Amino acid sequence: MILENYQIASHNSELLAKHQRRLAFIADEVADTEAIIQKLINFQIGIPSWALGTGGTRFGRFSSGGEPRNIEEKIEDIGLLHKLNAASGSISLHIPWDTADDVQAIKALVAQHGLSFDAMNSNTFQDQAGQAHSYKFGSLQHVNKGVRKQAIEHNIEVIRQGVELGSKALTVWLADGSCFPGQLNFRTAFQNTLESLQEIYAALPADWKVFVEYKAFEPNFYSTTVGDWGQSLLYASKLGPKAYTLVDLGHHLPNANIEQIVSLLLMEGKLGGFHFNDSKYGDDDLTAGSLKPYQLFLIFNELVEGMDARNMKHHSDLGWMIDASHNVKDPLEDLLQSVEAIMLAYAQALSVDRKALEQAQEANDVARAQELLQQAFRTDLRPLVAEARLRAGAALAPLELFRKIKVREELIKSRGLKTVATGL
Ligand code: PSV
Ligand code: MN
Ligand code: MN
Repeated sequence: MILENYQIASHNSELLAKHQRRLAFIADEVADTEAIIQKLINFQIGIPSWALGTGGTRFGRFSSGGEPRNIEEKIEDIGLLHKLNAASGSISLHIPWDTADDVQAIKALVAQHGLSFDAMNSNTFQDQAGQAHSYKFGSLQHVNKGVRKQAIEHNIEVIRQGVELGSKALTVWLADGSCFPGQLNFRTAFQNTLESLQEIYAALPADWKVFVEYKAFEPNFYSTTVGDWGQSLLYASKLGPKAYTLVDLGHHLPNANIEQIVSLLLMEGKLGGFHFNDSKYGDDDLTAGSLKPYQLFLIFNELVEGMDARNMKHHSDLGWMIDASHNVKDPLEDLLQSVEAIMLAYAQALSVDRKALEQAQEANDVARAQELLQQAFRTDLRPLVAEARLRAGAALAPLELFRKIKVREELIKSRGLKTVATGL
């Protein structure tokens, strides 16, 4: 499905007058909106290849139809999102689901849509056809060296494919752990995993990073071998300067203070990137900002403060990605909403009066500190996000345009109603 420039232009012209009124109001209320808009224009969020179809749960899956059936169609879908919002500029592939037969053609297609390749993801949480060993009892942690070797080789193969495509990072998320006390020796599992990761690390090109993603539980329900940020940081520190911790917002125990984790990882120079989503109970993979928008803002508040303190470039020094799964919403609509929520939280964090906040902290003026943060959070900065899109040639209201031009209906027409996209 191709979205033409004239369709964006006519959509924008319909909304322009109202948008400009709202923008003028904000420019009056908030200091230096120009600087915020520029940062928003530069900011890009990676879209995972596995979030383009309907995820489902273990109880069932209800396809919305028109889902991408191969890597080419996944790239086309992300190209469409990027055309709508000018902020979804990269794709994160999961191997073996997304292994490209014709690498040059895939690279050309990605370039044609103005996209790039985000981190590559390995998969040692499922058994693949023809594989010698099973991952039932783990992969990089496994008691059997042969299983570990198979998982290491898979990760090295993912790096190889990523190098060919032009990616610069590998994300390792492991399902490894145990379901019952006594099932494994924690230290042996840790040591095996570390040694395996060391072999993978040794295969990284000089300009690559490896992100060690942690998760508290699921699919293992007693212990997870990379279960929290402490364990991930231990691995990343022992591995070396190319290894970082990856924070997935849904991978914490309830009520964890994620913004504090972010702040300290940044301080240590070990924060590698993000998987954005939202949750109420566990790894729910819901739309970013749909349940806890204040938490999302507080995380961005730490990011902006911590990155500025370390002179980091907001748009490129961390890996920013969505990791979501959609059961009841159109996956593409859901992704548009997630990107919008992330951009908004970023804009709000950029608008915090940092000097005043520092002074309030120095003076132990708790009420003032709280007021300053809530002032930024409660000011409606959506016109700034829309303005960034407008200047980048995208749509003022991406979701509205998506519906108006009947994207899903068109995709169902061309791809069919009973589609299955590879993914979680
Ligand atoms: C499983 O929890 C998971 O959602 C992790 O967050 C990974 O990042 C993703 O799957 C892809 O492997
Ligand atoms: Mn994740
Ligand atoms: Mn997850």
